[in-house]
Amino acid sequence: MSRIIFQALFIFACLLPAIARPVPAAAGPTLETVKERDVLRCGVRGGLVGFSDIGVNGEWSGLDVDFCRAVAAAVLGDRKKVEFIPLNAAARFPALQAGEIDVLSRNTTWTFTRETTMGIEFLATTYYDGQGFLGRVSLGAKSLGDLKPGVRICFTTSTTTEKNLANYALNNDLQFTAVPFNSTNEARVAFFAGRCDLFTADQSQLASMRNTEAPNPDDYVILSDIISKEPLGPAVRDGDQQWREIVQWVVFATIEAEEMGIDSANAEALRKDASDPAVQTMLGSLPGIGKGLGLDDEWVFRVIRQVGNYGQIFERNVGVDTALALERGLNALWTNGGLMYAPPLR
Ligand SMILES: N[C@@H](CCC(=O)N[C@@H](CS)C(=O)NCC(=O)O)C(=O)O
Repeated sequence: MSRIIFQALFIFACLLPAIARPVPAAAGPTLETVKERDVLRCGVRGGLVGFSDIGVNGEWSGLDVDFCRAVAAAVLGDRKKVEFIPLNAAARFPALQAGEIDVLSRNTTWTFTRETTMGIEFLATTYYDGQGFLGRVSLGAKSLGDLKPGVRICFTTSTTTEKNLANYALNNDLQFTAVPFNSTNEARVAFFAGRCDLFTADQSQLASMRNTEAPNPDDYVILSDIISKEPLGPAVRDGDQQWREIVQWVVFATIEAEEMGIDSANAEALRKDASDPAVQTMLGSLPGIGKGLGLDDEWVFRVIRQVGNYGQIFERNVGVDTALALERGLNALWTNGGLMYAPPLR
């Protein structure tokens, strides 16, 4: 009996590696569709300099746009294989739920309610933001506390903005007059026309609006108050584990690359000459990084080579040398006191 048990265990031990070997993820529905179409359909905001906007050369640019391009580089081999679909705040989630887009990369906040009630899932934060207030310098206010009761505040509906403002007002006895609009275009026109005293939205959008849309930016100031957490990032439909992991790890790969000092300029050389097995695996000169996602081993190399690491994407689109002139702040790497932290790509 013990000999039979021993033989059975021995056979099982021999079979174990075959049983335990990770099964390459078969192309799930979304990856299959994107590959068949040979184009990634990406939902963006449009008209938001720094995040998603069409330049005079007809080229899309922005932080949200670059993460669309990074996904295209990873799964289709080419950053250019993206169709950008502009969506306003109200249309963004129905478009994702209906499968009109493969990924939503549109200054959208990750919240519990959205993730647990809308059949969508958020993956990784690409920009840690918070809700703030833009006003005229002539108001003489540095913060909300300096303003008189009844201050008129413009905002866009179908966003986190409205509820945050209501909660803040309740908790801080802020007496204000709400001036809601269904679209930011209308809200912006009303604000610059003086039909409200303040405009409230994510601070990154206020910087974009002040520095690229205000008649004279120096006449406007972003108040010191930040009344919410707005972790902005990509979202996908529920139910396609492989697609969620692909988009999530594309974001993490850009953060990990910055931490490892890999960028679009040195990725090629590092792929050839790096001695660190972690770098070799990340860039595909050692096998293994594609298997679990159903991708080849060069997906990270293409993302970094064609689009860049997180630091490059940030500085190119919203950093100090851009119209938005934003510091890294919370979006610095954890090693520099920020929140950008990627689980290890190993
Ligand atoms: N991050 C917030 C706000 C995002 C948002 O949609 N912001 C507005 C205000 S600037 C916007 O982009 N509006 C464009 C539009 O709907 O016209 C959210 O996810 O709800």
